[in-house]
Parts: sequence; C-alpha cells; structure tokens
Amino acid sequence: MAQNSRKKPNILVTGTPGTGKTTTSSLLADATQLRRINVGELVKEKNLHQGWDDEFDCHVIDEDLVCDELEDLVEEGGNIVDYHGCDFFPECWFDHVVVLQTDNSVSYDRLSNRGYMGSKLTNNIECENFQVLLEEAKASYPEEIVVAMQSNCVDDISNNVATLTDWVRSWHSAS
Ligand code: DAT
Repeated sequence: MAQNSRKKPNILVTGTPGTGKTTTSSLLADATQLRRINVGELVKEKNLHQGWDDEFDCHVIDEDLVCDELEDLVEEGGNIVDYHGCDFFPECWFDHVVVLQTDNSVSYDRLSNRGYMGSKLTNNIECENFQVLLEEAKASYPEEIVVAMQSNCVDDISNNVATLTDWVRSWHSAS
C-alpha cells in the first residue's frame, strides 16, 4: 500500500509500557478526530494471540492476525495506532512514528502503580533504559518519520499532543 493512496495520515505511537501511549493517543484522537486503535485492547477483544506467557505475564500476540485485522483500516488512513512494539507492522503503513520516552525514576513509579513487579517491572525498566523501542523504530521505519518525544510530566503530554496535532493538520497526501 503506497503512502500516497491515503487521504489522512497514519501515526504509530509506540514506547515502553507506562510511557503515556494510551493517554497521548486518546488526547490526540480527540484533537484530530483520527481513529485510535489500541493494539493491546484489540488483541484481547478479538483473541489475536497465541496464549498467555507466564514468564512475561502477558499475551503472546499473533502478529499476523493483528496485521490482518488492521489492514483495511490502515488502508483507509486516519489512524493512531498505539502499541509497545513496532517491528512487525509493514513499513509503508505509517507516515509518522512517535516513540514516547520516560526517565527511569518516573517509569518505575508508573509501572509499580500499575501493579508491575518482579521481572516484568525490571524488564520494562531495562527496556526503557536501553531505548529498545527507539532502536526498534529506527530499524523498522525510515529515519525521517521517526520522532522521539519525552513524556515525563503532564506538560509534556500537552506539548506532545499540540505538536502532533499541528503535524496532522499540515500533513498532505503525496497524491
Ligand atoms: P502506556 O499506554 O504507554 O502504557 P499510559 O498512557 O497508560 O501509558 O500511562 C500510564 C500512567 O502514567 C497513567 O496513569 C498516566 C500516567 N502518565 C502517562 N504519561 C504521563 C506523563 N507524561 N506525565 C504524567 N503522567 C503520565
């Protein structure tokens, strides 16, 4: 699917759990009227997984089923896709890839408040520490469409949403 077949852009919002993907995507969807797709929720609702991973305490998503489920919506354009992984979507799906980042002291509190503990907590903190999602995004998409945004405080959320809203308004299909 060529980018220029879309009338509205597709944005991927990615980052380690707790970096603010859901909060940012919801506010951005309100501001732009784009459709928000939370992949984690979709996986649960439609059973797009291969069971439960006890070690990582999460569903093992079926990437092919997720891509099949999203294909038609993505083709229409106008989507904000929110997921803590980004290397399995087709590269041509997105016009902008946003990687949210949070300082470790902040993400530790956010994830423990969410009930993460043990290896799930430390794995995610390490993932953020080593900028795994930023590296994954850079390896998976053209460099010029990947942007990292800090998401440490409430002001960061409003600034990020405002910047992304401006980006959406100035986006023009290449067709
Ligand atoms: P994610 O979807 O990346 O897992 P979330 O949007 O559910 O993250 O946010 C996790 C929690 O942290 C939630 O209670 C809202 C809060 N939060 C997220 N981003 C924040 C920010 N930049 N400043 C303050 N709180 C934030």
